[in-house]
Amino acid sequence: MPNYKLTYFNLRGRAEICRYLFAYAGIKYEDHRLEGADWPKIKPTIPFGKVPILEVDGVIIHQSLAIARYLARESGLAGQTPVEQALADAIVDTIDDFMMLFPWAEKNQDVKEKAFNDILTNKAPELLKDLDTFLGDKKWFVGKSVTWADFYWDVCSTTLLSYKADLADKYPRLLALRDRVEALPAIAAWIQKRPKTAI
Ligand code: GSH
Repeated sequence: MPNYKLTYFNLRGRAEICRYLFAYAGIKYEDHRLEGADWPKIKPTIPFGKVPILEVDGVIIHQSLAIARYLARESGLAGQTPVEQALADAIVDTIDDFMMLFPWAEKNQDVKEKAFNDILTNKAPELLKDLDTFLGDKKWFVGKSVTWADFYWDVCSTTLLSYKADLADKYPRLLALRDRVEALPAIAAWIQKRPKTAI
């Protein structure tokens, strides 16, 4: 088993999908959480200057979704066939496109709050409707077993619901999918023990 070190801030953020995958696969790793104050010193030492990064026996992989896709493949959660893999990727990218609409780093709190409210009120319904249609009455987004797309929905919707608790009330099937992911024993244990952070 390679030696894994995941570096990010003390947030769920863009590293949490990787932490879910490590937890589910039962793979040991170092969950290295940077102090914000140390970041300016560390940033220039990191290829491409952004986190998360994953070190695999010293080889540095950047981009959260590249890291997560690698971990999903390693743990059998990428999809069972090439088509399932493409569909799981597509769901992840669809959710990620939406998450990237938010001005996460905006310093002006009024501007930030307005933008968040606008996206959650006016843009989220379309995404949720499409995800609900795609899921239909299936147990998981893709194929017959859980994939990293289901994990990504849980991770991202946890953050979205923290901003707007009734966001998905019209979509009980999407909420039930969250419940199924969070009931997986390894995921339930991770959620229980992870550091509690706002996002
Ligand atoms: N698309 C990249 C990914 O998914 O890994 C985005 C990485 C990114 O923007 N990371 C932020 C960061 O490193 C934290 S979420 N911010 C500090 C900086 O840019 O100096």
